Amino acid sequence: MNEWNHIFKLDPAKEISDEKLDILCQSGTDAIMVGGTDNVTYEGVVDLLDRISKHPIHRILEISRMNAVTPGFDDYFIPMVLNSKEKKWMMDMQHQGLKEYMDYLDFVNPIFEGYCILNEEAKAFHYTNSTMPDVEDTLVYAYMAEHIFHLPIFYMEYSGTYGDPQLVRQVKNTLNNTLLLYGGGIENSRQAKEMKQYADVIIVGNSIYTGFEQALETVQAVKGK
Ligand code: 1GP
Repeated sequence: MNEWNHIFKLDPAKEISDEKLDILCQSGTDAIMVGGTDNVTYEGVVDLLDRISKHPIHRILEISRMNAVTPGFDDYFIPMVLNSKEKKWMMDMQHQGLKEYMDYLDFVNPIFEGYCILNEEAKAFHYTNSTMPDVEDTLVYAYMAEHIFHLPIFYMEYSGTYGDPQLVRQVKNTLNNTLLLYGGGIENSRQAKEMKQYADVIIVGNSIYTGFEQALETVQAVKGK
């Protein structure tokens, strides 16, 4: 993952044609992540997994609901929402999930993400009863992710809106070992390049469904191949 630059995130609740999915898998992106907040079902996740598995691409399931946990992915990312007001989203859901899947942990390696949700309008922000952090709060969450929880990932989640590149820069300067993932509102090459200056990995999600061609160009924009 240290070598990665770009991930496409697919929402199992949204439709995508086989042709477009094949193009995404062959685009040169480093991984396809499957995840979403609303209407994520086991069937929807299995369908996407089957279709992306035709390609030699790294497959990640980001687990937001236990009922959609599906075997067969290469990695399982598990968010811990640092700015939720409820301990449930930081600790209890993860505890419950691990309890249920403890027997499988010899075969899969869950990767925990320190999530900081920075868009008050995002579904995930409301769903997890999060509180909006200011600059200082965000930098402290990043510090905590790395130095207290020793998490491999700090994820700045602006889902649905383009974030503040200067805050991403400040967070990057706070982190030494923890990887910085940025996701939110990236629709074109310019935005992809801007965020990639600071974030280790950028995540492109919604624009796959709203502006496919430009979303596709974000891969080459950050890989420079
Ligand atoms: C969502 O961070 C990802 O979880 C990507 O955000 O859908 O806004 O691209 P967008």
